Amino acid sequence: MGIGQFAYANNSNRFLAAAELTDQRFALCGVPYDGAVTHRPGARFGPQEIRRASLMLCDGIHPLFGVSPLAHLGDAHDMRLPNASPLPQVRAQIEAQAAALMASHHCVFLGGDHSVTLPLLRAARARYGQLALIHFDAHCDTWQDHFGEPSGHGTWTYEALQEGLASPAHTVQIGLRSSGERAATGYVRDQGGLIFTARELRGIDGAALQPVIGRIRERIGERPCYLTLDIDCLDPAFAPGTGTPEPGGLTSSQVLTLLEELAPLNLIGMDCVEVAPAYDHAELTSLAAATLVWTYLCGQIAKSESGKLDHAA
Ligand SMILES: [Mn+2]
Repeated sequence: MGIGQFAYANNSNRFLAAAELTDQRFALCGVPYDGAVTHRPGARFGPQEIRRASLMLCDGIHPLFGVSPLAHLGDAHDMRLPNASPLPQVRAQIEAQAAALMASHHCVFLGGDHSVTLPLLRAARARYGQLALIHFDAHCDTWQDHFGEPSGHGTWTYEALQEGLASPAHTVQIGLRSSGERAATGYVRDQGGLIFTARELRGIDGAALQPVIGRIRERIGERPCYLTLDIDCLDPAFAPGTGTPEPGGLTSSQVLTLLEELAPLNLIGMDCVEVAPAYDHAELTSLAAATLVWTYLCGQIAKSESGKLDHAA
């Protein structure tokens, strides 16, 4: 299949209008797959909409980190993926393509539904060893099946811990609030990890988030850490365009503060998933996703340029 020849592998626009990927340190790649959702589909169209929204950010310097990602970032376009093949086959393709990118780049992936994170973690585990994991989400994603299906977009965290991809004690979930049985919603805490529910974070922002940030930094330490951000961690007021929205979520300000302050960690890659443009309004969700990804990239680039982050405590 050639470039731009299929609707959900839109390969003509690029994140921040960055150059195509060659030997840049940072790579961005779309994973346009949404065959494992339990509710509204559409996240396969996330990558192209996040890229489109990112164009508003393409011409300037980040207000905190003082850098632009443009000279350091290449866009690897979207993975070519089937959308209706058995999930293990799709995941094998994602893992192989991700491993090839991770071999020479610090990678950011745009989903796609959250089932894509499992093969991304498999590729990252093979390269970096067992990972610490920061997981922003309204949902625990530690269910053990989906209505009779063994794996989907809400089981990958359970599977990742079972497989030893991430260390349970170094797994941190932020923003959880959906309904679910206690065995699932408390699973990570039961395994020794940290959970900060949306309820626990209500009304806590800015400097008041420092105790939370301190606990996360202390827990993760210097371990190689993968960050996965389900856009539904945000309240639907900030991100309505997603498959399984859950009212009562985090604000853009809270998530930006957390991303800024966690930038000093030994982050080895991230994904932003579950942007489903068909349910969006005024590009709120795709613009939020683009801004969060841009913030991550600027934090990592500022760190690589200076060896440290000035704002870091
Ligand atoms: Mn979710």
